Amino acid sequence: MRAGFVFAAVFLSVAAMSARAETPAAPPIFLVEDMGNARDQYVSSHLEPFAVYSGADRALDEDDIARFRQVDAARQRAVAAMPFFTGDLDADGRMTLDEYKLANLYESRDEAELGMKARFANFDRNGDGIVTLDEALKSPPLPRMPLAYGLSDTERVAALLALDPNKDGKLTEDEFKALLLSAFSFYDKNGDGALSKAEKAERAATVRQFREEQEKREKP
Ligand SMILES: [Ca+2]
Ligand SMILES: [Ca+2]
Ligand SMILES: [Ca+2]
Ligand SMILES: [Ca+2]
Repeated sequence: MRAGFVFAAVFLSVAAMSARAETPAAPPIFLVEDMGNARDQYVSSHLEPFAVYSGADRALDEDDIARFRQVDAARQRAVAAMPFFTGDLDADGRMTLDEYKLANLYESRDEAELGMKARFANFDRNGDGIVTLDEALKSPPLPRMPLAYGLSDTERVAALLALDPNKDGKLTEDEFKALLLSAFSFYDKNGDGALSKAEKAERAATVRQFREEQEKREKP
């Protein structure tokens, strides 16, 4: 009886030691950014938006992502329509080059460098000197800021679902919380729930390395 107990205790502590000795996989970069220094704050700052985008059942699935994509697509249409609505000064449903120039007099220098005429021509798909809403919506998007960590909001949420540990098509709040805790503990080596200076430095180095690799990929 006692021998059995000792054996079980030794077995359990060996199992625990080997689990600790195992090198945990580095968490995906989008869980490392904005990690801050405090575990509780890190977890709650991710769980709050999760409660919104995972829907009433508090579990993320493909339906939630489809809804997310729909919202994203609508926002992109709104962005594409924006130059038309801000440029059609007399609101007659037709934007001329003169209207466009006037509407964009005060824009930033960066945008001005792209060339007002060239940009107008980009909107004027049939080249008749008039831009309609339909043409604005069909125009190739203007260059925009590169995405942080190369992922749009929708892609981030989709990437989260891909992390589902039991692969049942749903990432529950508990599963997500466990992912967050393991991401934090990857850097919190002494497990005190806070990142020390050295632990912070390791996290910062990971982020820096990712950014450098990303820059290399973008500028070959
Ligand atoms: Ca007009
Ligand atoms: Ca036209
Ligand atoms: Ca799951
Ligand atoms: Ca720590």
